[in-house]
Amino acid sequence: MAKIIDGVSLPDIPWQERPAGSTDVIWRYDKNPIIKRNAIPTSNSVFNSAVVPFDGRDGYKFAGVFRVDDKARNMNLHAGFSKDGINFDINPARIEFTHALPDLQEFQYGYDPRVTYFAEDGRYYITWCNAYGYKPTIGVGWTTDFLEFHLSENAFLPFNRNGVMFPRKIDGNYMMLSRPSDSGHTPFGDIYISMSPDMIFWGKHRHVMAPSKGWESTKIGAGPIPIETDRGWLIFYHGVLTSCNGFVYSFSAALLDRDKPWKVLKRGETYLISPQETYETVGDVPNVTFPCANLVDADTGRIAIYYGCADTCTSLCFTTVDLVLEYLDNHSQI
Ligand code: BMA
Repeated sequence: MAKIIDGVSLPDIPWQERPAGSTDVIWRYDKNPIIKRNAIPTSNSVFNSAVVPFDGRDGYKFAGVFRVDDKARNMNLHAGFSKDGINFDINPARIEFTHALPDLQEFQYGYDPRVTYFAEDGRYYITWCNAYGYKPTIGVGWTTDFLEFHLSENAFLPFNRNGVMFPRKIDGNYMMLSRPSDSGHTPFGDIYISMSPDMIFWGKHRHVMAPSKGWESTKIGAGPIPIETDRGWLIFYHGVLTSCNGFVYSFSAALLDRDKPWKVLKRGETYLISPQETYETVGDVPNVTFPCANLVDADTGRIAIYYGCADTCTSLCFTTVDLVLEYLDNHSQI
C-alpha cells in the first residue's frame, strides 16, 4: 500500500466494499443521497459540502460545513455534526462569523466550502466561494470547535472559485489551489496554486492544470483537500463538458509533486464518476457531480468522498488510495 503521510487511523469513516463484479475505481454508496434537499426546514438544497473527522462533544466523530441554499435561494454556510459520517445534524441557523480584523466586510453569501485541518495550529480552515461586493472570490475563515467561526481576509480578488488548501505548509508557505473565473457561469477555467506565509497575503502563483479534452474540455476545478502519499499529493478534481444541453460536471483524480505541487505527475484519462444516477442527473442544476471532501483511513487506505449532486443533495462514494494510484499508473494522460 502507498504510504499516507501524516495519516490518521480512522476506522469509523463510512465504508462499503466495491460491489462484486464491479471494476469501477470509485463506487457509490448504495443508499445515496445521504443528505436530502430538505435536511432542515428552511433548506431548498444541501450540496457541495465539506466533512472532516472531528473528535468532538456528544459522541460526534465528524463535523462539517454545509452549503445550504434556503427557500429564498440565498446561499449560506451551516455547521453540522455526525456520529457515523452518514447521518448529519445540520444547525438550522447559518454560521455567523466573528471577526477581529479591521474593515472586514459583512458576510454576503457563501457556497462550495472546503475544510482543511491543520495539525500545526489545531485549526480547521474553511475556504469557500465568498461574495465580495456581491462578486465571488475565495473567503477564508477558521474554527477549532465548529461553534465559533472566525473570518479572515479573502485570499484573492474576484473572480475566483474552488479554493482548496493543502493540509500543511510546503517550504514555509500555506498553499491553496483555486480557479480564477468570471462573474457568470464561467465557460473556461484552469487550476492555479498560490502561496502565503501568513494566510493573509497570497502570491507566487503557479499554473497547475488546464482543461483537457472530452469530459473536462470546458473548465476544471480542485475538489477535496489533497491527500499526501509517499508518491505525491493525490487529488480529486472536477471537470466540465459543455453539451448541447448545458454543463456536465464529472470528476477524476491526479497526482501532484510533493514538494512542487504545481507539477502534475499523473492525470486521469477519463472521469471516475459522472452524473448517471437520477439524483445526479435530475435536480436544480441537472448533471452535476461535485466533490468537496474526502476522509482517509491511513491504516487501510480507504477513502470516502462527499460530493454534491445536481446542486440539490449530497452523496457519498468510495475508493482506496491504491486503486486510484493503480488507475493513474495505467491510465494517465501525461
Ligand atoms: C458552479 C458552482 C457550483 C455548482 C456548479 C453547477 O459554478 O455554482 O456550486 O455545483 O456551478 O451548477
